[in-house]
Amino acid sequence: MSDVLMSDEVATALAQGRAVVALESTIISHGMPWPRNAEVALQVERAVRDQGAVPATIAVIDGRLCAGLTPDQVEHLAKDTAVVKAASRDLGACMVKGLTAGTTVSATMRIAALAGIGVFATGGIGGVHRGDGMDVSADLTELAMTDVLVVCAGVKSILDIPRTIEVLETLRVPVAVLGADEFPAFYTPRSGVMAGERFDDARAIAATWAANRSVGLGAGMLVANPIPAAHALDAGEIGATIDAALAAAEAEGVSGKDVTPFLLGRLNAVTEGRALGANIELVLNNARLAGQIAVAAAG
Ligand code: PSU
Ligand code: MN
Repeated sequence: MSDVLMSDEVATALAQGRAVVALESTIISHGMPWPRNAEVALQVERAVRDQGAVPATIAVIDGRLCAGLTPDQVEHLAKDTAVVKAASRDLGACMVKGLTAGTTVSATMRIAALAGIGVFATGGIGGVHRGDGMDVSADLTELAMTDVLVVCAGVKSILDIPRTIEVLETLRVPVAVLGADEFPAFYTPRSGVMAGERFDDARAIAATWAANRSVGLGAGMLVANPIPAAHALDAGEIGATIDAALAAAEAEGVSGKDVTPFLLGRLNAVTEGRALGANIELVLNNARLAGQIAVAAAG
């Protein structure tokens, strides 16, 4: 198995069995605009620390798989437009070509698993895209195969939420929702889809994760953490904005790994930053919950 280059802090925490939370970097390189992306990346690390866990931001730097980045490395990922977006299948090519990449949920899970990090916080996972184009994020495939718990705010309504839920069921990925019976929709706390097992605290989620492992699923676990109401966007407005962004993507022929960054960029522009503001708040909220779960799992 490939080695992961870890910061001293992350390596020490893992060796001592302390709580560590993996953080992804596509959100930095392709999900948010400069310079907010760099600020947010560091804020998210702080949110993990505030819960008593050690953050391990994951990326590929010059072809090396890294867990735990310096502020300079974070800034480089945030700023340099030559940074690529890597899903798990892209890691080998990035290593051989010496590329620098922001890692998606699938690639971050893969590297976290190699490093021995079990808990990971992101904003939203990829999923089944709308329409009949068979665009299904590799995040779902990786969740089926890699034993890492992923905290997210649900899947964005740029996706097909009911189909994404169905695929997670087929892949037998356990889904937990914090404090609600309904699966959240990223910018809004409710999607109208009743899915996932409700839990009301981090300790119960950590216990369920351990129980899932005990039955030998070999899968990950998805924890959906609804955006706090105070930071949520209006469901009607965001719905119309998403419809317009999807139409623009189709008109401009955007495809493959460019689809998600294109849609996010559109939403942020059209809402004059309100979508970005909500995105930031939910990522921080997820980092806090992941920190609590990691602490509960380590204790
Ligand atoms: N959702 C967001 N922001 C993001 C992403 C998802 O709100 O930046 C990123 C994540 O890294 C996720 C990836 O893993 O998009 C999914 O990309 P794709 O749809 O190409 O699989
Ligand atoms: Mn895709």
